[in-house]
Amino acid sequence: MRFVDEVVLPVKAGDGGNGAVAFRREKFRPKGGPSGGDGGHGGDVVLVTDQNVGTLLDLQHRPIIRAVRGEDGRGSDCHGKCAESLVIRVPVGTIVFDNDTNDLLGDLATPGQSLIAAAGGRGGRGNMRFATPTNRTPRQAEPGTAGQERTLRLELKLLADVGLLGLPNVGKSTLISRLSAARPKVADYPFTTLVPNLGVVRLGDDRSFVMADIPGIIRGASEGAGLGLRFLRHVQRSAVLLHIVALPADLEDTLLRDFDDLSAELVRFDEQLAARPRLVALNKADLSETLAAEPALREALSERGFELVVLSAATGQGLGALRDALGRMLVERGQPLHEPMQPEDENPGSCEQDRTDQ
Ligand SMILES: Nc1nc2c(ncn2[C@@H]2O[C@H](COP(=O)(O)OP(=O)(O)OP(=O)(O)O)[C@@H](O)[C@H]2O)c(=O)[nH]1
Ligand SMILES: [Mg+2]
Repeated sequence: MRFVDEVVLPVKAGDGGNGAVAFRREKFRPKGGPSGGDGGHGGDVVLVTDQNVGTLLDLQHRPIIRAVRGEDGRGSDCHGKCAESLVIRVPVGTIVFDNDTNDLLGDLATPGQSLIAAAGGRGGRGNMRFATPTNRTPRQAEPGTAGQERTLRLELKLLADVGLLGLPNVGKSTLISRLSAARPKVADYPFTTLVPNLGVVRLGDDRSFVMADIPGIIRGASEGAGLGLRFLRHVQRSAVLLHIVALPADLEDTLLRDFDDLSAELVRFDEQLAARPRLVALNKADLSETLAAEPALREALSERGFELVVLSAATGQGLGALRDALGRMLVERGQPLHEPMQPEDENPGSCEQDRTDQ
């Protein structure tokens, strides 16, 4: 399945139904009063988060999505029916903008959360409503108002407590597949990972946190090199970053330069993100050249204010300590450690027309 994290989506809520003009025609009551009912409200376009939806793929290249119109009012005091809301399921972590004004309409960060993205038109009042003591036979009724029409822009920002950062090939995907049930592809070439992956990391007891593996970032990414920086948005909400460095077996000590390159790209993308607590992990500690390079790296990083952990995602060495360190950092940040979230059942689509059927 392809991963899509931004779509532009035109939507149109349903128009309100028209109010009716009608009069009672009953035997022995030739001049029965007005009996035209109100039109029903048009359907809203509602976005609802669903944990089973992982990307915005299904919403790509869609023609305008329309909710149904409210029914017209009828004679004999009959109101038109309200139209049902049109519900669009989106991934948890979807941020909704009005694409024309760039206004933020909502940040849907919890499962089952809903947002009325376009409001249905109101039903018009029927002529029943216009009767007054001086005008007992009103001939006027209102038309329904138009449903809101909007072009939405949906942006998905995955929700992960810990975001993985690193150049291609340093072993990010190997690590997440070791620590969680996520199974991204692992291979010995750069840009194996082309889409973000989430994994739930258990801490031994019943606590856990979510980790995101994103495609590797290279020097010049802010100018579009490699896959650019767009995937960084998926770790933008992470409380803690885990920056992985590793030596390619055929190169000399480039660890610190690689670290600084990525840090610079991070600052270009979002200074606040660059300032987020970051643990640095030296991976591939099963290789002797890695161990040889460790002391100098540790010293240089501590000058920059970063702690270094050493591990091997391949052999599992150091992974327990890494998990504990990340758990501690999350707790220090006040980030609750949790069980995987359960979807909540919520019905966002009820029509709240105030009916005064007589
Ligand atoms: N020796 C050794 N090799 C490792 C270790 N961890 C990962 N590798 C290897 O490094 C290569 C790259 O691993 P990946 O997990 O695909 O790296 P990545 O960071 O996800 O790479 P991209 O998705 O391309 O950014 C693979 O050949 C892995 O088998 C390790 O601890 N020791
Ligand atoms: Mg990968």
